[in-house]
Amino acid sequence: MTQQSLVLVKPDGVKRGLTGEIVRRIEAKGYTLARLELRTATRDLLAQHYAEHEGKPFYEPLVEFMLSGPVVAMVVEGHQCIPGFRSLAGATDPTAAAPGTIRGDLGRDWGLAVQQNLVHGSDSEESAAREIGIWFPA
Ligand code: DAT
Ligand code: MG
Repeated sequence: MTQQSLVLVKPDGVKRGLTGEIVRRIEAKGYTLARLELRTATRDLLAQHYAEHEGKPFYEPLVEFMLSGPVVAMVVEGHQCIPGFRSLAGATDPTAAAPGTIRGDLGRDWGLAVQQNLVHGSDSEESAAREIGIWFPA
């Protein structure tokens, strides 16, 4: 079943010059890009995007991190690409993420206020529809 997922290259990925490497892995898997744009997030946009995490201890550092530079926002399309991209991304915690995954190979978490795990990917069809509407309103 073809799905669309909202994928972000977070500010750490853009700053470290890893956008191309991340897009390469997405395309190599066979997914296509329906939208792709360099964007600067705002507090308001992130409050919507991360509404489920409001009040958690990592919420404020997470928002500050996401405001620390531009992000690359994408709509990725392909067969089962919502769980498929989560597999490519690997576990949230870069130390725990398996080698071969984006976060396992390239992510960092040591000495940082929040996990700098390079990418966001929608975690369900419901989240994907909600997040695509936030980042790419019709
Ligand atoms: P994911 O990005 O894998 O969907 P999430 O939605 O649970 O993970 O959390 C959103 C982001 O918040 C995550 O990418 C990094 C940060 N984060 C989550 N849990 C954290 C924790 N325990 N400590 C530090 N940062 C955390
Ligand atoms: Mg999440």
